[in-house]
Amino acid sequence: MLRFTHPRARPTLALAVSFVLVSSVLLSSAAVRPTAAATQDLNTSGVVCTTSPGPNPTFTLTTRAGYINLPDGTTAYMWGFSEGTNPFQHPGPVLCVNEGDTVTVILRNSFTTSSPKSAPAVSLIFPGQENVTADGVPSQPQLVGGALTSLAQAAQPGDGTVTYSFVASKPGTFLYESGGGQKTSGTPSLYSSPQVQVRMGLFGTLIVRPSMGANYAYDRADSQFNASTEFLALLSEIDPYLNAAVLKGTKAFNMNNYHPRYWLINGRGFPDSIADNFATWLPSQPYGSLATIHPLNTTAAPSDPAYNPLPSITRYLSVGTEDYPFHPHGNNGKVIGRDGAPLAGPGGQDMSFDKFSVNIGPGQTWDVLFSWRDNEDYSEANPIPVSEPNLQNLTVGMFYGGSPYLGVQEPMPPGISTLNECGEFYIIAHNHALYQITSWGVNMTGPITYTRVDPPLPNNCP
Ligand SMILES: [Cu+2]
Repeated sequence: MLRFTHPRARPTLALAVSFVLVSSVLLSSAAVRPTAAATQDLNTSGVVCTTSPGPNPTFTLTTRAGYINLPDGTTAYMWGFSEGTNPFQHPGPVLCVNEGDTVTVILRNSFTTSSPKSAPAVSLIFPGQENVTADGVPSQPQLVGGALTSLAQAAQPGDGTVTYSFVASKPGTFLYESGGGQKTSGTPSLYSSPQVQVRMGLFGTLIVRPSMGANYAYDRADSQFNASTEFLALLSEIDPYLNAAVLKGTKAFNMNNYHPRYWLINGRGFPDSIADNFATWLPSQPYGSLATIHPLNTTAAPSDPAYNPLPSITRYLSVGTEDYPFHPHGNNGKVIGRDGAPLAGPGGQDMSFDKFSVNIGPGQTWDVLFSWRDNEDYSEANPIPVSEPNLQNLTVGMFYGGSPYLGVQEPMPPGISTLNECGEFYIIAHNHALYQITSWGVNMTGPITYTRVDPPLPNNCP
């Protein structure tokens, strides 16, 4: 049965008939307006943006419950946000909007009062955005009897909705995450808390692209990057005892005992982290983090395919409870932004700085430009000025191509196989709190990925 109970959703009969024909499913919850379709990129590496036509992009974030795969062969029960009617995914979609857009996010709480057992009310907060409204009034902390119940107006289980809106006035990298929520009929519980809801996976990334264009991080010429090499590193953690308690609906979990055993990058642990976006064996973890780039080249003619004058960018974010000192090996990055603000002086002076390890604190975001330069131009025609050790005397990794020269593959010693595809280099990038690169004790897993340097274009790399 169709009922139009929301004052804004009371169309004429003729309109109602066409709604029935076109989108009766959408109207099953009367308060939800049909939204402009949001679409997700399908690129196999790099940031996967979910976009909606501007200048008034509209997204529906629906709460879901599901499972993710972890590197030690176990799974974790999680909550998450999915766009529209999409199935559970972790982490939430990467929402990409443009500076000046009026962004609408409809939070739809598809949890029911019985499933999952601990189904909470959920709200959304947008750290770094100003003048956020919730159902047309200022979004603000909610109090019941003087006690804080959530950081914003909350959507009740059973398809309750709250429509948040704000003008994306500043470019940069931002989080969106749950602000918690108390059920109308309930009393505050473990599951009301944003601390628990965020730990359970109710978070995602918001990228605001500057007016200067999608290949800039900010409205500054020196924030330009190669648009085809834009990467995300959303860092998080899991205490499986909390997730198990939530799955069982146990309210006795004591957050004072919270202690993460898993740490993830874009919702995956190494080695899954370096698999392509949308890897088939990770159906609910769509986002990889392998950063494939080409050598920086500012001297070739612009018509030369090897010409590659712009750096790459990684947008780091943390939803964890502790510092994540993340660093790519091999080269410093250039930190150009923090928490959605360019590193600039009062007169616009360039305050960016080079850094080897970037320490991503809880709730922070960092924007870091990086590149790889073939400084000495070593090749078989310009060999390194020392004699190469005999390969049989070396221990080589599974990514080594048999040659120290970029773009060259040589036979590997008998019995040693390689995953190298075209003489590319792999440079590890990992969280340097070494206790965090485990999965409940399985060493060298977790928040680890690689920078993959492919030979200059054109190349025969897959
Ligand atoms: Cu290291």
